[in-house]
Amino acid sequence: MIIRDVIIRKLEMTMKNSFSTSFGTMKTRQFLIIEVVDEKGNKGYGEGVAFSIPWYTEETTETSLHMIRDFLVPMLKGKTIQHPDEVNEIFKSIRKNNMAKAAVECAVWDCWAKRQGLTLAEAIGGKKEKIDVGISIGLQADFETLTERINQSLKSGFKRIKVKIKPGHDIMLLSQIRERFPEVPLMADANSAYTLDDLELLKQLDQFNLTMIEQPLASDDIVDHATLQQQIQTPICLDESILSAEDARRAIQLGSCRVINVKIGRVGGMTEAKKIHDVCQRAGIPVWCGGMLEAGIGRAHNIALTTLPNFAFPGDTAGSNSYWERDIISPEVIVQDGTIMVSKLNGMGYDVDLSEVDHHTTRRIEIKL
Ligand code: OSB
Ligand code: MG
Repeated sequence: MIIRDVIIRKLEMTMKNSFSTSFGTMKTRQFLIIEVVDEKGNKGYGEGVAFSIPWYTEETTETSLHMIRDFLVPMLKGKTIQHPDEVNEIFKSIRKNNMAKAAVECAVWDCWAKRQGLTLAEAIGGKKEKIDVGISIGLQADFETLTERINQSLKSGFKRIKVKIKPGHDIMLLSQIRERFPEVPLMADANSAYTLDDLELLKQLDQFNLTMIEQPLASDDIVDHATLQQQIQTPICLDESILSAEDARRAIQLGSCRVINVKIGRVGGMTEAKKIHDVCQRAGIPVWCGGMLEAGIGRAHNIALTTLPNFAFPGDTAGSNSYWERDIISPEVIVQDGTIMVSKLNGMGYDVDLSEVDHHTTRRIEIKL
């Protein structure tokens, strides 16, 4: 397969609800759509999931666009790709910029799977026909609103509830949730809001029977997390700290976590996500698929990834209608009874609604290779 044409689109979409974490609040979502066309005219799509502000990782929509246009796409010129795993190798001389790499790599995966007549799930070796999903609920203005959101989510059938916590909105909040919802599968995500100075507070998490606590400490740490894991019963799940399969291996070896959240963008693509899955599987560490408030294309790739066997907890891949008035794929991603049926169509399994894409496009760059 030779990639002949790449179209980079920058989109801006308004979310149905603003989403708040310990690092900030998002209402409009900027992201990239990468379209690749091979020498036979097959098309593939990938989503660039960096935010417009560098508060989750150091990448932004604009740094991704720069990396993709000026470095990554030119590296594909003249390359014959036998298998999408090779893209990771082709990009190896560029450090980090994982979300930029993943956007291009996922487009190549989609294109290749279509060319081979495979679903993306089949192409990566996934076997599940349906996947379980939970929902991530952002910080809310007050407890009443949060209760309302949890109730709605449970009524929709989501398999577990994840809430965001931050200093000042933690122990009391969780204790109120537990009082109201004693049995619900519940976890909390701190997005790096604490340090070991908060050890006594973090120990109190054990009383809430959380499935796990996600990324309590610094985004680049695995040492303090290991110290913390020794002091608490609640399993630690790492998100921001794991950027590669090597990171996963080191964190497991140190005892920094008992679960890993895999995000395709954060780790630089589908191939690296698969590698993390495999490293964790061998070590007996379950993984689950995180989310980046994706539009339909990113969501489709997440669904395919989740079909791998060691994705053992429900992911954050809620349906299109949890985020958007109207998504950019057809059909939209539908969650029923907390599960998503994996599409049987080739590639990522959803059509891109190009008129809807055009409607949200603020920039379009075409590169002929
Ligand atoms: O840490 O998992 C996170 C959203 C934005 C940035 C980071 C995170 C999240 C979520 C929501 O938790 C996941 C989703 O619904 O896509
Ligand atoms: Mg997280």
